Amino acid sequence: MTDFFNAPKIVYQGPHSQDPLSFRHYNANEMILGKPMKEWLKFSVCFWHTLVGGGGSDPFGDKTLQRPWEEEEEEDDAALLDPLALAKRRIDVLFEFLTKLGVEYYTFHDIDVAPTGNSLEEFQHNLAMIGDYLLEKQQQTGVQLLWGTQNLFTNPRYMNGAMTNPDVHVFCYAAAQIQTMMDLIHKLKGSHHVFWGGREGYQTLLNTDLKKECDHMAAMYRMAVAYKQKKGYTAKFLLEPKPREPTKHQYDYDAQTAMAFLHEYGLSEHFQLNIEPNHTTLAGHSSEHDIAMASAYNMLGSIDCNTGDPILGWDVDLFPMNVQETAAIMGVVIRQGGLSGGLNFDAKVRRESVDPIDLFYAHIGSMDCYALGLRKAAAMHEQGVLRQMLQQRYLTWSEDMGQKIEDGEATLEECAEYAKKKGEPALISGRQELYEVIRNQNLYPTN
Ligand code: XLS
Ligand code: NI
Ligand code: NI
Repeated sequence: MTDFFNAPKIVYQGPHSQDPLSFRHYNANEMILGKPMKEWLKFSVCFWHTLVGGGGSDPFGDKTLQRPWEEEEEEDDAALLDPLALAKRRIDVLFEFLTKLGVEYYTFHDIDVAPTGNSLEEFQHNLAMIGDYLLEKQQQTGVQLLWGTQNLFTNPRYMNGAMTNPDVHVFCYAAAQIQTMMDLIHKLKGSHHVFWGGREGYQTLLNTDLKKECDHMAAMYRMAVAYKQKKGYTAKFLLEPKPREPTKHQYDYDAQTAMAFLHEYGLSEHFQLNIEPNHTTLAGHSSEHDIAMASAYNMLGSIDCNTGDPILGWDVDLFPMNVQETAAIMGVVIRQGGLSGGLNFDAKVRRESVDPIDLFYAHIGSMDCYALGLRKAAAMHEQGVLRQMLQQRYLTWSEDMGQKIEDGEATLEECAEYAKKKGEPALISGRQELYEVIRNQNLYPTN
């Protein structure tokens, strides 16, 4: 194994550990609500932010991050000038990182892992070779592919969108990338395939036929479903909503919009959602909103666990470090009994965190933050006080009239009659502050 990180194997040392290269809360095999922690928390490291990415560059500044594996070693010059050799080296680094961290899943875009070459054929050829290499690494380490996806937004050909491009030629190019990724994910036994609508949206209505574009996007998904069925592939499809960035109006705005889209085009049964909290906050919701919304409709498949910044209004992809937030998210996951996907760190270290070891601090910190969130959410779940209060709040719906309405057997006239008979409704407190106090007692028991 390579040794690019000056880090040991990270182990659980308990909540009082002072060692930043240890877990304080994440104890992989400890049982929580009948399942080992690592099953509740199927963490995954993403290739793009962690291994390639912009190197810390932003619109105002060049790369800052020091990544020794990207540099040419004198005695190794020839090997590193070859883009395929560099691609393999990055994979080696990823697997070193995963193994030391004890994370069992990873995710990637096609262009993250293989050189794009000078043509589609060359790219496909490179991907096939890299696929063999990834498979070998998976077999050596037991690491699995959580999901793969195709990058349909970086190359200039996609500047006007991919599936929603006004030019059918570009659409077909995107189709080729999707098909190639479906084959590769199958070969790597990946459990999911993500579709994030990179530039599927628009900047101005003046040059946009939005109905046509949404129809085309649905046509692509239908073809992907047909290809999947024809080949007998099993990776589950996930749609990842985002309200804006890079385009002004992204079509998959948020969970509700994406679910309505899937429903409208008859695709609901073939997809679930991959929810990214930073996208949710960009949409103007609190970070757990889309997770709760998707879960409520049995559409929560996986989570891109990052977080936003309350001051910077952009997809800043911070590592989650807030226990109140992770407890809220894990509360939803507990209520639905787990995730078919996992918790993928679609997150990046700040450009000022220049050392490779910062990648460890970031991932360990967020894994611990999710583990603590899981512990807190499990305790609240077992205590059941908040659940009882919630049930109590909706109690009138289990009485005759409520039941009749829920069963779809009531008429508007009957409701009006009921209101007349009952007179003016009493004001019933929502008790928000009490709910918050009880949550805080659970989150911060010594306060
Ligand atoms: C970008 C998205 C992207 C997807 C995968 O904002 O989060 O990283 O997760 O294409
Ligand atoms: Ni994402
Ligand atoms: Ni994102």
